Amino acid sequence: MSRSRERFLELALAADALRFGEFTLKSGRISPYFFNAGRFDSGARLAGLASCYADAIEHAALDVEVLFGPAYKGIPLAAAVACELSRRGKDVGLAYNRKEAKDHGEGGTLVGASMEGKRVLIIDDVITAGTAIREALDLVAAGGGIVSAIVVALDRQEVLDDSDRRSAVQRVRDSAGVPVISVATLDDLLEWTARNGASGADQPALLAYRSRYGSA
Ligand code: OMP
Repeated sequence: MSRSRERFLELALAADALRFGEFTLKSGRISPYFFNAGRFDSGARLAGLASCYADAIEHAALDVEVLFGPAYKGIPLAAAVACELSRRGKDVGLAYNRKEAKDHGEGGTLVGASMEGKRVLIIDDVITAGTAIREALDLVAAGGGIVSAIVVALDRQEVLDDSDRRSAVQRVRDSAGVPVISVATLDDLLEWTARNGASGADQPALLAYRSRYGSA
């Protein structure tokens, strides 16, 4: 596992952004772990996370002009990553959406840099079934942007159902025709917990969850 992936898992566990127990997901699945990006709740934590995203973006050699962070959790993520990329010498635009359209002032749902005709990188927190990412793809298309890639902190590597063994990442890649990269995956987390342990992590439950819903 790369050092950047390890660093992300260390940061997420230290911030309690990765927790173990019993969690009901948006899909209705009961998961033995949960990633809550909202726990990156200080300047230092957010800066640490942004540097892990920036490493993944640089490693994939993505050529982008605008970062798009879908509301709500994608907004601080995209802002922090834009600052980190600029610190590393690459200045890119920043755009995000409002959940409710504004009918006064500048109006509309899109805020920040124009995406019209630009190569856009979508930045989000986690992918399970891919619903949130599909919504973000629609928002970028509505803003006239051309999605060149999607990056998430955690790929949970889950299938939709037994009829299609592709992970949500694979399905989004196939349908949108763009790369989907992640800072870390469930496989990385399992490798980490097997090697180092983590408070509250139930390894057999994690492995059982992966066998039931995982794409591997
Ligand atoms: P999909 O839209 O199914 O890909 O799920 C992604 C969304 O689920 C995230 O944007 C969160 O709202 C939520 N989520 C987490 O934040 N962390 C998790 O570990 C799992 C989920 C989830 O509900 O699947």
